[in-house]
Amino acid sequence: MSATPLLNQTGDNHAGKISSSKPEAFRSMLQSADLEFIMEAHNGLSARICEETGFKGIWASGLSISAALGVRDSNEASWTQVLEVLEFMNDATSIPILVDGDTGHGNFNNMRRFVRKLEQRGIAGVCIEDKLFPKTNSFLGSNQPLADIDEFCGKLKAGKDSQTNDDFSIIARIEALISGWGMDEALKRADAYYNAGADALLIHSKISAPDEILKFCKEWANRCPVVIVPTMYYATPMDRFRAENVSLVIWANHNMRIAIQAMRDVSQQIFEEESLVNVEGLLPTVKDVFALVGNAELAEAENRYLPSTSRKIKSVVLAASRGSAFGELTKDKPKAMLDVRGQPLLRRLVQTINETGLNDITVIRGYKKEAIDLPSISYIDNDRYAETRSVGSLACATDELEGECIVSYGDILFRPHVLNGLLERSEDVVIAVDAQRQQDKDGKAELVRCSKPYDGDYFDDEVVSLVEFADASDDNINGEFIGLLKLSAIGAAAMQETIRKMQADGSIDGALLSQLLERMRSDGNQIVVSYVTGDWLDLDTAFDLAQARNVM
Ligand code: SPV
Ligand code: MG
Repeated sequence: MSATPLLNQTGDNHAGKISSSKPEAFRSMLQSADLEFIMEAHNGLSARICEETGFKGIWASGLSISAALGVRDSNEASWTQVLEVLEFMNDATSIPILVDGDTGHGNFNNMRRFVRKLEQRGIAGVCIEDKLFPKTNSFLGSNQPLADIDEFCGKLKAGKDSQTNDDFSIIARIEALISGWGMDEALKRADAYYNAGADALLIHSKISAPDEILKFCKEWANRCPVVIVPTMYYATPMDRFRAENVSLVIWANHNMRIAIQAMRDVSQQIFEEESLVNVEGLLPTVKDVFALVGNAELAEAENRYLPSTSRKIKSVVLAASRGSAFGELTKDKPKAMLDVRGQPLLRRLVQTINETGLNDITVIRGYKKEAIDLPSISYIDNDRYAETRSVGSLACATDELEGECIVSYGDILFRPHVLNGLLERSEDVVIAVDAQRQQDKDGKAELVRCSKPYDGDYFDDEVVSLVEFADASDDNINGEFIGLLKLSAIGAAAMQETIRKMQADGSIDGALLSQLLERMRSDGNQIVVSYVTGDWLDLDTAFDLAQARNVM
């Protein structure tokens, strides 16, 4: 399948560049020494399929467009309704369209306006037939009346005089053979129409043998390009027409006819079986449909033109550990999935992250990973969760640490302003530190000593940095790292580098975030502190869980 973009969806069809090349492309098909082929289409989708197949041009069939609209091929659809369809067809494709103009929708004056409107829609050419308005399809009945030769010549001249692009083609369709008026009449009309300025002649026949077409071609002797429609004499090998210098073959109605069959078949089967089970596999996928109508181009344009509604910041959430302290509660699920007031903890955490406008979230799963099944999240599995602590899990997502990121433990909950406070910071590595927690109640706190204690001063803009992760016995503790941090692109790269170093020296598996950050700090990275005062929870024990159940 070709992946030709929907060129005209960019609006170029009205800008002139592409539309002027379509008439040119069609004119050179008409004039080329090779026998060329164009395929019927009746709407944007079928036109797109013609192009995708490889056809160099499209026949906008009056019969097919009428049928697709559910009306008869008797000018029941108004010419402006047809024009609307043609616009969709032209917008959906980059190959030229030859329009079946029936009788020109009136007299010379209607023809002039029709030609101008077709050109404005980017159409490459039109074919008009020498019959009377309202037209009757050529395959209906016999001895249909024909237009007066002079009147029809005037219509052709009027069309040629009103086109603005020299390459726009007007083809005169001779109905003398199909209407039983005979070869002499056909040749007389051919001569008259050619002299009136027709760019090519379409000679039509409804007998199953090619004889009258071949005879016409011989007599006409290629004085101008000849177009044929072998709907009835389809068994004739194309080389017979090549030998007579036929210029263009129109496959006139076959996409419309097969669409009828395909729609009947699938409707019937679904009707009878009251099920899609046996049809689904037969159908193009919805993905195919999206591809066919150019969704990829739209996605690209959205990136270019729409203001970004979500920040392109990745979030990595570490949720691989069981949380053995919860005992039976974590027998079937990791602690991240423990229920906190009717919702799993992790869902609450993800919601908070989403609320701050971040939606690219990767969760590292490990213990009972199948129990973590929240939607719209990417997952990375740490199958060695039993031997690793949080940085061992984070190492599974090293490649995710790219561009701006946040990293969070999976067993904490915080109010959105805590994360927003981090997101506002531009430094490379910023950690959230709770100034109100300066003691290690359960032996798990990651306590810090900072360049400055929290003072709550609104006007104090001084950047506070981590001096070191400290021991509970340290006298100068300024707070507890809450397990949430933000990285700039540079910070993320530095963290990647440190993770790789720790992998190399074997210290990665047993490390907590505090040890990773401490290593980064000792390697010369500044770790900036963003103070918070409460508004968060860590769920390390059943006691914490009970507390969370009370406050949420
Ligand atoms: C059409 O496709 O509408 C035509 C070609 O006019 S034919 O039906 O063969 O007359
Ligand atoms: Mg027609």
